[in-house]
Amino acid sequence: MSTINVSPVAGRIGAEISGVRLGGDLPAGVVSELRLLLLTHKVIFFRSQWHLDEEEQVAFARLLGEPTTAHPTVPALDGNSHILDLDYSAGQKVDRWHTDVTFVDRPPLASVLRAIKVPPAGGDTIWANTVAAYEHLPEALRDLADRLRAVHTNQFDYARVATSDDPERTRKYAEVFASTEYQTEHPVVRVHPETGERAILLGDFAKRITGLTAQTSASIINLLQEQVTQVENTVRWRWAPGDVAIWDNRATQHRVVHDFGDQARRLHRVTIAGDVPVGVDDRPSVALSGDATAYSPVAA
Ligand SMILES: O=C(O)CCC(=O)C(=O)O
Ligand SMILES: [Fe+2]
Repeated sequence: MSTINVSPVAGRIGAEISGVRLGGDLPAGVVSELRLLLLTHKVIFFRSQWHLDEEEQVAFARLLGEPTTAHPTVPALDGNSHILDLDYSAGQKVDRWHTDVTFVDRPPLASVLRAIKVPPAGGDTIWANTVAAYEHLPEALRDLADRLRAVHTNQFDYARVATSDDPERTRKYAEVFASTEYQTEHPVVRVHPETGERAILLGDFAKRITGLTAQTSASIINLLQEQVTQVENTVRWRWAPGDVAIWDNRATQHRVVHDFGDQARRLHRVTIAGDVPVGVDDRPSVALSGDATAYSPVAA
């Protein structure tokens, strides 16, 4: 018996869940129900989880898997090694479509993101369903994508940094972000370890398709990214403080909408350790540089 209510938000991705008070003490039955909803809807939203603090957010996240450290290179919030502090006044500007931390060989399984301070309007987050994106590709393009592999890296490009509103602050953040170089070759299509679905694995950290010239790589990455971010594959969430979003990082990309100028916007993220992706040919991802073992165990 369950009092959980599920309201899909968009046609292909996202559901708002009500009737659950998130925390470390949720009964196992509720946790399995939430896991299933996450696999089905790819991102699930909870309103008004005011009672959560950092410790309780981590305690809840633990029910979904092993938390990683905050980030491979970005320091954690003071006092809690699992919390990534997304404070946009600190020069953070992640306004590009991405799957989290794909520059390592074990990108996160999921993230639990909690809104602390958000502008009265603006600063929404958009998620895209990378399984739906794959499934809606014409067969010839699915076949092509199935056979490709791409190199992902955390090394930033100066052109992008230079166009931000506060280049100096953003440059400092980017320097920390890229302080240890990580590079991984992933399949462009990964087979989801729990659902068996095929999902496009690209996003902003994907720099190059293996075996192709830079120009051909860029064209193919753009073509597939356009498919991923087609509005039909997306859901947009208008945050209020106390909201929590959980996404399946193996089946989504996301990005913030940076339309709030220098208004305060702050969220705390806890990340759950993921497995090493495999392609449709069963070949796993391969780390080319950087050792991610201190950041994340490999999920069983
Ligand atoms: O601030 C946001 O809305 C999303 C930031 C982000 O990319 C993340 O939490 O992984
Ligand atoms: Fe992200």
